[in-house]
Amino acid sequence: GETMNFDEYFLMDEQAVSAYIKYKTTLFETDDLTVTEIGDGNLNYVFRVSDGERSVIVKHSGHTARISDEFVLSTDRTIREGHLIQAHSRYVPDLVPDIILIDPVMKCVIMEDLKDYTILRTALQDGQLFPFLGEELGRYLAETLIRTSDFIMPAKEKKALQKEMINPELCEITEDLVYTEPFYNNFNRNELSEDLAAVVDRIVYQDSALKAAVAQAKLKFLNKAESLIHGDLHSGSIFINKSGLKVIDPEFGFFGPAGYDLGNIIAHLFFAHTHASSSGRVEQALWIERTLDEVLRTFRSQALSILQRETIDVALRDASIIAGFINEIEKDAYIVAGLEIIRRIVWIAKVSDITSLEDDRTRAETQLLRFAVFLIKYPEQVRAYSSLFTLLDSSKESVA
Ligand code: SR1
Ligand code: MG
Repeated sequence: GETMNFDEYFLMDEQAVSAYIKYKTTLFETDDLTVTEIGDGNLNYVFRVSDGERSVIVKHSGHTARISDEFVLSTDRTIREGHLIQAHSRYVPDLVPDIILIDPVMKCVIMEDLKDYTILRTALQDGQLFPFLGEELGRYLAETLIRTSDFIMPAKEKKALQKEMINPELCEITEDLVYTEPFYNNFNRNELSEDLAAVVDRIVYQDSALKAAVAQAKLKFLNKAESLIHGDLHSGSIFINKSGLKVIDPEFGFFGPAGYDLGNIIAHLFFAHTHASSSGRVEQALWIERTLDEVLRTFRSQALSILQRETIDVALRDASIIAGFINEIEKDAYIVAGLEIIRRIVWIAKVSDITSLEDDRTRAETQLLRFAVFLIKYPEQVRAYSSLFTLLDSSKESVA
């Protein structure tokens, strides 16, 4: 440990993290620390450091993504993530982890260890139900997205934060993986079974109207600097237990379209719902339907209440402008939900909710793809259905 130099960046392993914590902090009295790498994401390394009683997390980034050396990324992404968590914690301190230290030299963030929590995706696949999930997600979305929009955040403060949160490399990943590659046959990172390849060819690759709608959505992602978004709000980015939830891992965050985060929540609730239904868990599937309804209702009512009470700019403080703003976020979210469903089925970053299905997988994927295509092409028609799940149901037969 004594020979390591922590004044210059290098990619740390478990042994280095142990020495680093002792050098950099006074968190632990003992030298006898256990460090375990527990990350399961696509990009970074996550170390748990424990003295047997207390523990903290060290999130650390390398020059390339963990999933593949093809992605060369600045190690500053972890620093930005730490600052983004701090920015969101102004509005939802109870829904994000406590940050202990952000180290711009070693490119790591030391934060609270959420060891009493489980990743939401895992908990849902275990068949668990959380009565508060919809309301808490709705509150997270309303507080973070509305309070960082121009309605509430003073313009100069927003622009200063925008500068700090500019995130071209990780945005490029999203631009490629969500908005481009899944819609074209000629990218080698699309990965499909033979049966599904025929479906994708017919209802995705060959649909030029779909591609035009995706291009419009991509322009929005590139240009709509609306709110400080999380940028990757799937059920693997949420920790949960019986008493609450914590949103982690906003490294794809930047000032982008507010509907992006809501759309991701919608998409991953549909993956969870598909898993529950295919596993014969009717009660859990119905609870997921109610949960999505609660997310949308809570987001809408809390967004409206914040905007009505706290919009300062007289030019924006208008009932129809405020209602239009919320409606537009919802419409953008339906489109993003469609995009996220398609890319998680077509591209290599798949979700275990779907890959763990056996005989039922192609049927479920086909239904979800049809549903997703409808969301992208006809988001304004969603209102005609009593719920998004009714629309999913009608996607058994072709609605696209
Ligand atoms: C190269 S990373 C692939 C995906 O993993 C992350 O969690 C993001 O969702 C990204 O698109
Ligand atoms: Mg992630």
